[in-house]
Amino acid sequence: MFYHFSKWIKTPKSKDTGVYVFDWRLRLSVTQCMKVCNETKACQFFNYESRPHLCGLIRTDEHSKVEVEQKPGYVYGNKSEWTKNDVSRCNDCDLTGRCNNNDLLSKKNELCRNSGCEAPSSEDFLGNMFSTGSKIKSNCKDGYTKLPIGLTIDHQTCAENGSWGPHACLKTKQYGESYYYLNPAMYTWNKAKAFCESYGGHLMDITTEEKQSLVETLLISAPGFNDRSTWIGGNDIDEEGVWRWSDSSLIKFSKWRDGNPNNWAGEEDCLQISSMIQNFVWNDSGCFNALASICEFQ
Ligand SMILES: [Ca+2]
Ligand SMILES: [Ca+2]
Repeated sequence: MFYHFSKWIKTPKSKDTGVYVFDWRLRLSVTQCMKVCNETKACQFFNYESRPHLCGLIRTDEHSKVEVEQKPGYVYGNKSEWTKNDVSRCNDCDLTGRCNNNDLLSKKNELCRNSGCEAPSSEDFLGNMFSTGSKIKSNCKDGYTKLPIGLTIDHQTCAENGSWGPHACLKTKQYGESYYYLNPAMYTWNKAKAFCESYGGHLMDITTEEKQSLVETLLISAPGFNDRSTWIGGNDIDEEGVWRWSDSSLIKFSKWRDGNPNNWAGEEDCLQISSMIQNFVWNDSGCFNALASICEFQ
């Protein structure tokens, strides 16, 4: 989201400089200011002065340089890119929805958790009002899959925690009726498992020779994935030496590395698939290790 930033755009009074306020509006909320800018064709940005609730609609001449500066008490909006990816979120918000500890000196922009959602980058959508409770009619962009599978609702609602729901869009690969997501985030096995489950899936299970071939294809085709180990769903957490997949079925087909599973040091309960150079054989490993992972959605 773009407001609650202590930033503004430098707008010298002279129109010669090319960046200027062409309209002032009094006693608007920042949301109303955004709305007015959005509805006004000439408006490209706004500056909003929090204390007097003053909304300045800004336009620029072609090729003029926009200078964004830190300035306490101001917020700005850039109509062309409402989203800001470098924003962290704070929990400590004042009554007007601004972070109490906004650290202006470090130039760290913070956004109150309850102040709205960033534009969903993986979605095509209509509209651009992103305060809490806003609804957008949306669909996943090409190459992304709407998760959980089978959900028919086609709109998203902005939740207080700044995320959209009820569906999410992940960039997956489809094989047959299943979709696979290679998660590059280095997670413990439990965290990787929870990640997949939060999208209605599970860590990938390799129950057949064909699925072993598939996982090798997936890993080879994904840059950065074939030279390291990756979490999949197998584990013997419940009972040492009894290996099960995500749905608790027993592991029958297997491609264990020689001498494994060996429960090394007595603490290897999670299944990793090794790198291409190790021929993608399986190893039991400590669940606490941080690895990439593969989610499966059906
Ligand atoms: Ca074990
Ligand atoms: Ca092992």
